[in-house]
Amino acid sequence: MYKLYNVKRCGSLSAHLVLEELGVPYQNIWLTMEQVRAPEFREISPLNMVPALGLPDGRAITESAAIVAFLTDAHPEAGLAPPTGSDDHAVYLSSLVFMANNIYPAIDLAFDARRLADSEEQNSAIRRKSLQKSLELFAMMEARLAEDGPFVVGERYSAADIYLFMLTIWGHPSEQAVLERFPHIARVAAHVRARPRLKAALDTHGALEIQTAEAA
Ligand SMILES: N[C@@H](CCC(=O)N[C@@H](CS)C(=O)NCC(=O)O)C(=O)O
Repeated sequence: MYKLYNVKRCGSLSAHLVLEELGVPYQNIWLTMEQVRAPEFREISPLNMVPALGLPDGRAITESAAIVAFLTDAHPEAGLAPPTGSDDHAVYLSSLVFMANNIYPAIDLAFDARRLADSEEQNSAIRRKSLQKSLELFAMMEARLAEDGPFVVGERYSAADIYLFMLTIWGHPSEQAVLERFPHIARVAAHVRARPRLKAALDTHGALEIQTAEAA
């Protein structure tokens, strides 16, 4: 059975939603950030980060995009990814890695850049630039959806839409502001939110409703 190391409203939300969509058995292990940062967790996740996915053979893997792609490819019958080896699958993988490598870190730094900053002033400057960067990257996704949508991989709903949804809930200055600015992304997010199989998991992450408040 898979084991999902999960923190509410964090990067593990993508893997959590994918596991729910797939309907495969898994053990959900809720963690606090303190537990994620504890030295013992390094055995599971070398950078002390979630998500991590325990595999049936006892090993664990990290990196949200890899976990999502692995799960959807390991369970192709659910149709959450295009067939491996197809051109659509190439677009699927590229989209997941694009979002994970670019949008995710930009949003992360827009929240808090203290790990890269020597002063509060630098922290604010990096946060401001990262927010701008995240909006530029969302705009690129928006343009792609407008051109080749309605989903990240064209006509086909996939786990890449779930991943994009996860990024929107962390939106700056607020989730609502991002959705209002990018209507094609908002449609993807609404589609994910309306998936009946995802309702309970979304609820546990406090992500059933659009957050209107400014992010801290
Ligand atoms: N590249 C990683 C990034 C994962 C990541 O940044 N996770 C955050 C939570 S959203 C984390 O675990 N942070 C640990 C900390 O803040 O100490 C991925 O895509 O999985």
